[in-house]
Amino acid sequence: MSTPVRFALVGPVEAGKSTLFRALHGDDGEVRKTQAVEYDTEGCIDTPGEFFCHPRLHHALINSTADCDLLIYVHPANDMECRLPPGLLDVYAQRRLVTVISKTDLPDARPDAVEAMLRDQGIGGEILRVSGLEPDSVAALKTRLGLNRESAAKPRQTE
Ligand SMILES: Nc1nc2c(ncn2[C@@H]2O[C@H](COP(=O)(O)OP(=O)(O)OP(=O)(O)O)[C@@H](O)[C@H]2O)c(=O)[nH]1
Ligand SMILES: [Mg+2]
Repeated sequence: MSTPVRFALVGPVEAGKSTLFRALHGDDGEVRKTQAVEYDTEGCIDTPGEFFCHPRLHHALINSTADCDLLIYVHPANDMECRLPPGLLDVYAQRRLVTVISKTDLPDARPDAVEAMLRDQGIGGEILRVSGLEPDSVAALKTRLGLNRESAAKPRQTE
């Protein structure tokens, strides 16, 4: 029997990580600003945007996501600037790394332009798209990520 994929969401403040984390668990409840690393019952992780944005917290990002099988970099579809420090997410070479362009429902979303910008910045691998507010979009992403076994997991918060 295969074990569930342990994924981690990383990316800038307000990228929509927590909204997506909840949506991937079938929870459309209100999301508050992430103050600390959050885990679900199967070890999947939602990280605060500050871990990504502040170089002094990069060690926390690397340590807290060390045991993940799949790292998901979340970047908003209306944000034309990439602040991903080179090499930050490549620390564990064998791990699957996927970029997800989020908030594709926004009126000023430009997913094609954002994808081109991310490629220009040297981001390789898969680039997928999602609106965390649209259940069909989340379901399609879940399938692409191979996360369908995660549905039984529940978010929970720990330190
Ligand atoms: N339109 C739209 N708004 C979204 C989407 N995802 C998140 N938001 C909104 O964007 C804001 C930030 O969402 P969060 O999910 O808290 O973002 P985050 O990346 O977890 O932010 P931090 O915890 O600060 O790192 C909230 O007001 C959400 O309601 C989306 O797919 N579409
Ligand atoms: Mg959050």
